[in-house]
Amino acid sequence: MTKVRIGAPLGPQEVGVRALDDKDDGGVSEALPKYQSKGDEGTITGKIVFEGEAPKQAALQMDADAYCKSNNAGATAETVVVKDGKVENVIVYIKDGNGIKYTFDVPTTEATIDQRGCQYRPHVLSMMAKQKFKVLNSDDTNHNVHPLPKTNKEWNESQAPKGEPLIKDFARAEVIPVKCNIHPWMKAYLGVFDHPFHAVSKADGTFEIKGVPPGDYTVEAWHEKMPAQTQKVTVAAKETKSVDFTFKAEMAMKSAEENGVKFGTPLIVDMGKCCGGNVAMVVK
Ligand SMILES: [Cu+2]
Repeated sequence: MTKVRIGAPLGPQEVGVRALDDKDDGGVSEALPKYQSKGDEGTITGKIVFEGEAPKQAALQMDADAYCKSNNAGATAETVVVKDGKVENVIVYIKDGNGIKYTFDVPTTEATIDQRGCQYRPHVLSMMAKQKFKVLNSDDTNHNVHPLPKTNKEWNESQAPKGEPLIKDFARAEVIPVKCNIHPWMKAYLGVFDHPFHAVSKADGTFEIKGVPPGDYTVEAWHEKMPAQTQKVTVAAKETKSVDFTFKAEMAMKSAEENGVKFGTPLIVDMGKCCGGNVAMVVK
């Protein structure tokens, strides 16, 4: 079987020396070949299970903005969203593999997030580096969109009531928290990847990653509060491989810090030391 590997994260010292501007190519080596489909790709699918009693989510206090309060009565926090024992908003992605380096086409579709009822919808979104990131404001109130990246350029922009969409992109892979400078309860998380093998679990806890070249992988399930879970997965040609991840109630009782949840660089997938790039897949 062909082994496919996505390499180790960059060390902080490597990240630190990079210039952080919009024109930066994110360290992508032009020498890397573009992945060519052999028509034998498989699928990684599964569900995110919650074991134990699901925590009750706190009510959001939107008193600071009369519009928000009257248009989203009963809103609750989205930190740990569990329904029928399944967890929503978990980023599942290929973290590791082995081999030759490839780059992947960036989707031409936009990764879109909306502000509605003074909450980000969806709460968690995944996309590729350099894919268009579109921010809508369906609310009749002002928002100020403020991503907090570690290795991408930080920005914050106001958006008028039902204003024009913001169109942005991120040059590098990382998990980026997003806040609103006007409404402190508004939070979202963006999983930015240098490959297309990522998904976010839906309300029923399911996820699906398509187009996976046959190979051996480490797949990670990342949650904003509970510790990341990893599993080894082998995908044969044209196989649909099912893998489930389990988060436990005691994890949800601890803080993200206590659980060692990481943002930023952990999702950078560096293809090894040879090219200094962070956009590729390696196949041996
Ligand atoms: Cu806002």
